[in-house]
Amino acid sequence: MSGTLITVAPTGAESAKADVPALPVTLEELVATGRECQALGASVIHVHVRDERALPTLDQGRLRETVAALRSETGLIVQLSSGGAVTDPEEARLAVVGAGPDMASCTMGTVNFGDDVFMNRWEFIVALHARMQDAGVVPEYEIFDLGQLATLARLLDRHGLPFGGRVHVDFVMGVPGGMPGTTEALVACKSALRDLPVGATFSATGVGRSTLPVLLASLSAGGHLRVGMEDTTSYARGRKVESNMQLVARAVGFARLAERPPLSPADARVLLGVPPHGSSA
Ligand code: KMH
Ligand code: ZN
Repeated sequence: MSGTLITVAPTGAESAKADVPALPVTLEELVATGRECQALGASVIHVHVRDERALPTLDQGRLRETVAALRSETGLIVQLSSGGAVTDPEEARLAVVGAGPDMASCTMGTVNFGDDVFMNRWEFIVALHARMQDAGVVPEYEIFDLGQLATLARLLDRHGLPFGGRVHVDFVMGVPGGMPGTTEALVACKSALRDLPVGATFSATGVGRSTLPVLLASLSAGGHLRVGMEDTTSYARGRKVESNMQLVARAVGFARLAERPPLSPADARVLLGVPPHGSSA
């Protein structure tokens, strides 16, 4: 498949609405963002939910309501974050899988995260992987550093393939504490995919200033793209992001220039091993 899978990560858990007013934090804002991003070419939405005060939450009710609304109002593949915020307890993060998403993120190791620590113990990783297998939820394996690909190879070797049978990873690059958002680091990660099952695919996300270099490197290396205000709130030097749509439109433009136009949600489902829209797993 030569097209580009485009994921939008519109909200995240780190930015405050007061600092970034364009951040979608209500269900209405999230659904409207999803619809518009799909119309532009996105096929997956990576979701962090906020509460009534616009703070990150893993409340089950809100997660379920969000999945249901995105399912009925858009054709996007709904991927819930199991990473949450750095303060979220493991039990709440595991419970995300039960909220009925198509996909969930699954991070392959502990990483320094700015001044914080994003904790992902081996036993937690195994439990999350197993819970997704049982629930029929397709994982996107989040890779913040090269060694986490070795952890993924070990996980698949010992605990089997994910639901859907496809292995898709997202290189999250440029986090202070993780790998840098450079072409060299991306090529090193791509090379390490040889230790994963044949046909494993990757997307890449450049945090902050590394957004553009990572986007260009991923496209040229045959990878897919994740963009959104979870990862950057700056569009260019001295210019704030106006909306998630602006970031998706730019990614789509580059993908078309590279003659790798955006995949439709239906084609993205095939690539990722996610059952067709409307079918139950
Ligand atoms: N918010 C970060 C601590 C994920 O969504 O799985 C974790 C994160 C990764 O964003
Ligand atoms: Zn996330």
